[in-house]
Amino acid sequence: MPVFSRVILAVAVLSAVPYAAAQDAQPPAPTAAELAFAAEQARDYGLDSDAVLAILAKAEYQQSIIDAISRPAEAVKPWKDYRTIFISDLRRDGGIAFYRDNQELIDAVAAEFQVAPSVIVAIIGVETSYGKITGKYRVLDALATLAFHYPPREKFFRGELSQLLRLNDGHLAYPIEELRGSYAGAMGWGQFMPTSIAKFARDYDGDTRIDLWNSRPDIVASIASYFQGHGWEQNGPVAVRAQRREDAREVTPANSEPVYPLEQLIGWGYVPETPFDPQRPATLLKLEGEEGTEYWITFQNFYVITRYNRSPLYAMAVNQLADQIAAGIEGAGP
Ligand SMILES: [Ca+2]
Repeated sequence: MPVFSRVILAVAVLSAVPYAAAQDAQPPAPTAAELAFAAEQARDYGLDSDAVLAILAKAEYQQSIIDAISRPAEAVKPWKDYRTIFISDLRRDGGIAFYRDNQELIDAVAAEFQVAPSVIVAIIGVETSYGKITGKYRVLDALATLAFHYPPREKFFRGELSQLLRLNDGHLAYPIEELRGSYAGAMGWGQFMPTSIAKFARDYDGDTRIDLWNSRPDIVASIASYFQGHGWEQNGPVAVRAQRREDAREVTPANSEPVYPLEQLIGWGYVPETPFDPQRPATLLKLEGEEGTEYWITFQNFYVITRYNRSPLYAMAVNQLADQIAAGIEGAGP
């Protein structure tokens, strides 16, 4: 912190900005919200409330995190524009290379967790460009800033902060104050939040520590575990293009949950380009493509991808990138 800011900092401390950074200053007294949070962690999870406060005192408020999360949402891009962000020759080739470099691992994990290898690879590609962009914010700063200074989502982020503290039991490869991630606290090559780490992350290289930054076995197995845990159907379809009959009725599902038997969608006028079991649960998705409206019938596995990120555009990007990677691997022969 530049020297000229010391005076401003002193004033800021007096006006109760909670996370001061001056190295020679005492940490500021905890706020009422922090005291209440620490007491809750003690009551609900048996943590030492003084230890919780000591960790919170290391967190620094980051205005850039508040700015990032409160940026007005961009208008949702149409699929034809969204697609070009994630589907490119570079990302496809990066995925094929990543798969080839780690083929034995990825195939073993895919078989054990019963998840498509190309989808595991595509997630890593879409989330972090195969580990190139995993986030520069200190996770402790991100979660504390959002937990105590962003009322619209404080409940969610206090839950994630609480879970982060409870990961601090020796099973993570790094001390929590050293973890880096996105402005929202998502970590590693698969961008896991603390609650996802707690539920799904795996130590797959057997060193007893979970390392979602530098252990490819841990990274790949954790993503596969996430998909398995959300109900991935191995070898099941993800999505298929549909033709809309002239007399089709309007169908506007609220989300990607496959709540209609396929035959019902066909009865309403949406016919898949390749046949599937008419009883298979499905739903309908409309996308604005390069050549006008595209109709897609999506299945359980598409819904599972939306458990990673609820946008159907995200799920379609992962699906199409996975298909391209799979085709590239198969096309090149063994
Ligand atoms: Ca490990």
